[in-house]
Amino acid sequence: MSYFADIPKIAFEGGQSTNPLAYRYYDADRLVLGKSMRDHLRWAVCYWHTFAWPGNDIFGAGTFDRPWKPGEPVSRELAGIKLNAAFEMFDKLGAPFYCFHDVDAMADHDDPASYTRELDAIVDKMEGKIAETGVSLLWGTANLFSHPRYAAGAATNPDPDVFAWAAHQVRSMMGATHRLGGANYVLWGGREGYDTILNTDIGKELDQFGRFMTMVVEHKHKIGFDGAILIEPKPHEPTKHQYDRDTATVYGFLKRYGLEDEVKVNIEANHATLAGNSFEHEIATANALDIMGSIDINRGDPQNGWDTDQFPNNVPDLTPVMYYVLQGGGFDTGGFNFDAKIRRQSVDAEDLFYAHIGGVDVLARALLAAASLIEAGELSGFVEERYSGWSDAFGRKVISGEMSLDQVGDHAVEQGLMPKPKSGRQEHLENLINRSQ
Ligand code: XLS
Ligand code: NI
Ligand code: NI
Repeated sequence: MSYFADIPKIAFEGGQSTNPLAYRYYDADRLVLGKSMRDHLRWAVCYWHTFAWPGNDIFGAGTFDRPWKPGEPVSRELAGIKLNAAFEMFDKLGAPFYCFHDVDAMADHDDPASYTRELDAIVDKMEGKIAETGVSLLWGTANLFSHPRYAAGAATNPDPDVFAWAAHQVRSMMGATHRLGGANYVLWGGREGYDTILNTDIGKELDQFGRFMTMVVEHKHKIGFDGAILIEPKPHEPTKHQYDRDTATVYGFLKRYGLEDEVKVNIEANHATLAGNSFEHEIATANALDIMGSIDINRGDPQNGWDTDQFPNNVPDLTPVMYYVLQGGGFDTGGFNFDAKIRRQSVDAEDLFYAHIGGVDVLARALLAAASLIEAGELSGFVEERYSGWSDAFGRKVISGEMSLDQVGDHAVEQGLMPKPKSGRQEHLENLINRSQ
């Protein structure tokens, strides 16, 4: 008996449907701006929140009663039951992609050799599941934060032996991702930072981190992996300070170590807001810096100052996000990974389905709204017009580097320039977002 036996394959039934186990907006083959919804969204189910998390929190034990027993020691048999359930769910949802960390899927291990053995064992089975279901791997990653060895960081650990363990996990998971046909490889540095600056040498840690990332990029080329390498920014949690605090900070790090053409970002909604940025700010910034890779889609809670990782449920909020994704040309190797978890009291199998169905429908609605904004061209037209002075002769001369500070200043004096403020039209532009709903 499968865990999801009572749940049917989820179909598109349209906006009038009241069936909670159906898509009302996500019509995978529907063309939007000449591309199917499936290809625009490239959405993924994440293994960790959905299959590996037992429903515990810092005050309470796990609440989910699943046949693969999340939170308990993982035998090869339990890992296999979990794998079957996961792919049954991906298939029933019609999910084009999934994502996983090594330890989400594999059986328990202790030393480096048993790590390799258990990872290989599950990857062998996963390869079969991919062939059977046609679901693809959006990205793989190694968990460099849960094990006690990583309490003081992975690549940024003061102990090089920990760095070596991290290297072993990452080269193994890069190999697995490559073998499984993954489109990207992600590194989230949850412990790459510090709890107190008093015991920390920031310069040393950044150099270690830079060296680690350089090795990752070299390894990618060595094994012929042609997917993208992505860093996932987050400002803090679990550590007080994480070096990858937001997209702009990651760009500075990449630039310093000469990696800006090799590594992109995986932007997460709730991480953007934790950093004091808006979600759309992060995407527009990544577009501007040419490092936009992929998205972990979720939402925070305005009353809670941590990463609550809830499923997205607000279309107007996501419309600007989708707009900047489209404006940047859409995803290349990236996609929308539901790095989101149901609440602890949502203990039933169908709760996992409601969460993903709702999340996918919200993405589909935001896509339709954003596509209408792109088609109307009013927003982009306004922005273009706003900067049009920079396309005139004087603006072009300044920006191309032909003029010095003195020459530009002289120009103001000679012409007696008295520029007047012009309306930024904020309220009107905000109205356009609402009108697109
Ligand atoms: C945690 C991160 C994590 C990454 C993958 O906050 O979002 O889930 O996406 O390691
Ligand atoms: Ni994430
Ligand atoms: Ni997160």
